[in-house]
Amino acid sequence: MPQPILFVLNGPNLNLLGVREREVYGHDTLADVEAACRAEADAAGLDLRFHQTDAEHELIGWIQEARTGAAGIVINPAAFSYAGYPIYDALKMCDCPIIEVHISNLHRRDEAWRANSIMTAAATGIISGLGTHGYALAVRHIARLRAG
Ligand code: CA2
Repeated sequence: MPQPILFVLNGPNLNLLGVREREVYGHDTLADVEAACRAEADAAGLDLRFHQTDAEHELIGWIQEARTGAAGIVINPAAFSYAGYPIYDALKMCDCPIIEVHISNLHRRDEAWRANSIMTAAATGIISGLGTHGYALAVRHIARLRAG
């Protein structure tokens, strides 16, 4: 039997994790995040698809792949969080749980606009401010939903 698919999706500039602005986003790289998510997914018998892109249409393509029958979506939309209405619409079409993850606490950032993610209204839940650990926690939560 094929394993249920879990998507972990990352928006623009997150390829620079661990390289730039470490005081805000920490020292882990995106490869470290993928390894942590894969460990959780493997333990739960989920087939992990981990992606990053700077292109909105590519993110939408992966969300549409997840639209029916996926185990879940963990998404850090990064700056698409504030104006990515096509991504919001794509998320709304999905029948799986969606966890929005932000590495930083959006409500403690100097720029007040960072707290106004339009994606949150399409998400099942949100993790913000737990550093890169938030991703693995989100994967674990989706695994737990499946376990019942
Ligand atoms: O805290 C988060 O995870 C963010 O989604 C990161 C986004 C930012 O636009 C959100 O407000 C909060 C992306 C930040 C810029 O990209 C960088 C990624 C890694 C290192 C430096 C910058």
